[in-house]
Amino acid sequence: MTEPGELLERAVAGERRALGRLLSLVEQGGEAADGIAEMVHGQASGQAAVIGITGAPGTGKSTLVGHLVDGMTSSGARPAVLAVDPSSPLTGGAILGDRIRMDGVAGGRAFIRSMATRGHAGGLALAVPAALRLFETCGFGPLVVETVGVGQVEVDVTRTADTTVVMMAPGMGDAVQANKAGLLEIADVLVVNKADRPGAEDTRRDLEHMLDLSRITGLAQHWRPEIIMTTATTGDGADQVQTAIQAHQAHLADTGQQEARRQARIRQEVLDRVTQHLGTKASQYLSTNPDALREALNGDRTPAATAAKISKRLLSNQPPI
Ligand SMILES: Nc1nc2c(ncn2[C@@H]2O[C@H](COP(=O)(O)OP(=O)(O)O)[C@@H](O)[C@H]2O)c(=O)[nH]1
Ligand SMILES: [Mg+2]
Repeated sequence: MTEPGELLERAVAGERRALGRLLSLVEQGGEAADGIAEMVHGQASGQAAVIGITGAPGTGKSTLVGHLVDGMTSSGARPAVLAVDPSSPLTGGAILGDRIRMDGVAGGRAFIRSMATRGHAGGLALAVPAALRLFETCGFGPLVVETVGVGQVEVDVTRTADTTVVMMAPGMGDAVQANKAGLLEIADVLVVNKADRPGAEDTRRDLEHMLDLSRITGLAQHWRPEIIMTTATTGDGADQVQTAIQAHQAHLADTGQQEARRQARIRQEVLDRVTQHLGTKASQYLSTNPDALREALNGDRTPAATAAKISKRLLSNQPPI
């Protein structure tokens, strides 16, 4: 097997297959992934813009991303796309479809990769930042992350992007749903896709309303997201989305928020790793000290009190109960 070090050299030199193999290792996690993270450390500046595209499944994210990537490559950039789809654990039709659709317009200057969770819960949160760093080390940027707008990990990934594009389509996961899911709060650009379908204008109006309300209640920050209507299948409106993303990036630069977002990403990554580390420790503890559960099992102690006692022991490195 080729050593990760050699793979990295080849990937940096532009060999796409080598980058693909490194990404697979990163996705699997464990020691190999940690080793790659060490090698990459210091090589990626962490300065590449991270653009999150999120929204319910089927809203047209991948289709729009194809056009965005096209626009970026024609203006000289080398974007990389990470399409995170936890609902597709296998390399099924949807993922393959994404790749073909996006590769079709990317003209070879972009790198597109799908990532699924393959069942291990903490894996995604750790693999995404590691993959982005690999992309950057290989000279790609901006870094586009497509995630479905459900689930904490996906929202966290998006929250820490520099610019977050929240997409919806009429009649599915529409404005009210998006609001409930907390997606409006994190939106820097709002896209109502499938403008060719009936109801798109209603969705837009609902969104305007909600943005107005959030102003009144003081929830809005200094940036009011622009609402853009698109028809991703024809590419209609994609240019406007690109312009809105650039406007937001300029706003971040002007207000010094870019650095804050970069720091938020690192904070989130450290937090995710600590959480995973402690979770593993707790799980090992319960396996090796089955007695620790006894009081909870026989009803002498509540599960909550048992958990508090075990946590205290774990954190202070005390011997088992
Ligand atoms: N009518 C219409 N269909 C669209 C539009 N954009 C995407 N679609 C279709 O919606 C389906 C889901 O698109 P996809 O990009 O995979 O959505 P994703 O799950 O959000 O990535 C596909 O069949 C697309 O062809 C649009 O603007 N109008
Ligand atoms: Mg998709």
